[in-house]
Amino acid sequence: MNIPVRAAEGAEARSPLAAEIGRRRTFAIISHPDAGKTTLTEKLLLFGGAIQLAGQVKAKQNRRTTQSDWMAIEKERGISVVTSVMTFEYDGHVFNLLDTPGHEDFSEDTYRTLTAVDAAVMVIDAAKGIEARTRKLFEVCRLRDIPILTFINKMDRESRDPFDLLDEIEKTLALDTAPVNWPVGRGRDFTGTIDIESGGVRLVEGDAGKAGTLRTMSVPEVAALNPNLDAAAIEEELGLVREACKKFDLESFLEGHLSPVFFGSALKNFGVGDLLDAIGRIAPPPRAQKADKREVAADEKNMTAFVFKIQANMDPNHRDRIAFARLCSGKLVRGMKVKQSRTGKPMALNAPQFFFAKDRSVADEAYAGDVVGIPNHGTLRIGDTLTEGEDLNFVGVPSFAPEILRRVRLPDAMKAKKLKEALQQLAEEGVVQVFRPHDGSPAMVGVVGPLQLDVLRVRLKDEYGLEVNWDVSEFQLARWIAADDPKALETFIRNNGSGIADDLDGDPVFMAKNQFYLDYTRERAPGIIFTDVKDVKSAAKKG
Ligand SMILES: Nc1nc2c(ncn2[C@@H]2O[C@H](COP(=O)(O)OP(=O)(O)OP(=O)(O)O)[C@@H](O)[C@H]2O)c(=O)[nH]1
Ligand SMILES: [Mg+2]
Repeated sequence: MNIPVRAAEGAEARSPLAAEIGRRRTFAIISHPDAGKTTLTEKLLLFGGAIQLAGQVKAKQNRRTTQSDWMAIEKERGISVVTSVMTFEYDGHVFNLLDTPGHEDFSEDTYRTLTAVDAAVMVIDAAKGIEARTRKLFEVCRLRDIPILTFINKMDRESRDPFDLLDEIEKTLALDTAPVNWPVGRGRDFTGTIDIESGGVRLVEGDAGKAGTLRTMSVPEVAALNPNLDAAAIEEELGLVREACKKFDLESFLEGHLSPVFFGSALKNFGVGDLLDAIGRIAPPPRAQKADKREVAADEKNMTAFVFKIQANMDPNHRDRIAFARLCSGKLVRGMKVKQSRTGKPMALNAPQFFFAKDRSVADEAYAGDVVGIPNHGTLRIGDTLTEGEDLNFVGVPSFAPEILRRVRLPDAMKAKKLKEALQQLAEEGVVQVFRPHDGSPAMVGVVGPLQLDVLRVRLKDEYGLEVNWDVSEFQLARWIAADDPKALETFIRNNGSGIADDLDGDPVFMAKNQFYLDYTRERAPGIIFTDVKDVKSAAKKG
């Protein structure tokens, strides 16, 4: 493998802070639902020594479930609903791994997670190739210039031709590919992989969970392991790969133009170690982050961070809320005082934590690139910036206009106050959006997809003891509204009374019965800007 070793020596010579930051790797695992992200995550943790025994997605009775699908609803359905954060150390690197949900109904969570990472692993199901969600997520990565490593998973099953798969990635994503290893045999005959550069071999039987030194075996020796393999055909294929495929190039990878491709099977724990090694070697250390006033470099002395995710009720025994913050620069020390930019108020970070899915440990110190959980009681919001005093706001955490609006019906009217609190908390967490109509009618919830409503219902019941129903609303669409001229906005709001609601931050939204009505209104309201994506971080600034 001609993947260069990243020199850490330079960093150490610069300063201890730069050395710590230089060894951080913060990455997300993304893909279409079911491609194997959570299974791969579990095996990466196993490989990194962070767990001793790997669990299964949708485990049968008495079997271990995975670390990252920890919520009851995730275990029941065998899908991921929220992003899980896992921090672990392996081979001199500190990895912050974020396992995202693939289902489009939970895409807001995934998009926000992508604002917090420096690289992504794109998992592709070898039988299916590029699927709709993969394409969409890839586009988000490209917008943010996030370099991507590709893991072609489920090679133990019947799969498509590897050349076809590479061709599809190149054509549909306009992304160059550089295979690092090449599969020998398909499906039941999948025998192992051959490293393109060195010719070293890894066998499915015997080398699962391994990385580093490869076996020295000739192609005929590998082919002899399975009667269905043909040495000449394998040689020919490898020749073609070496001639026709691009070579790995670090610069093009870091610029997001080329992706190294690994073939493997997460289920069989095969090819996973090589992937983790590669992330350590080639994935970039924490990148500079854009803020409203300037760009913040990771190795600046002062600590800065932004909140990209809130999770409430992780531990049913305490009603706690965890704000997940990505450190953008400097060093966090437990107990330090920071300023919350949105409110200008100071807060003490007395109990920052590293997360390991649901489990946690106290973070005495953390560095740029790390993701830490900050327990709080609702002070911190998605998009908030924390600094050591500088007046600064990171930009770019998105919120999307909902595709579905429902009115909340609460059979037990005595619990209205509790419902209001619960909705507020879950909206701050980003589970749903809540809109409070100006005309005083019951709150509306907005979601990107129907599964979010299921999750909301289950969580309201399990975590707050509230049984609710949804009423179809007369409104179908919601758009944030703004205007350069505050008077014009005021007039528009007054004239559209019952179609106006406030979101969580108090920003006004216009609700429309349908697209036609939205367009009609828009045409007649010059000067009013309607948007379907809100930048939560810059909204946070307005307070
Ligand atoms: N045969 C085979 N099955 C696999 C492999 N990796 C994952 N699976 C199975 O594929 C299914 C989906 O795996 P998950 O890891 O939950 O996929 P995911 O991408 O996390 O799914 P979401 O988070 O819901 O989007 C599970 O039944 C896994 O056991 C593999 O390498 N080979
Ligand atoms: Mg998953």
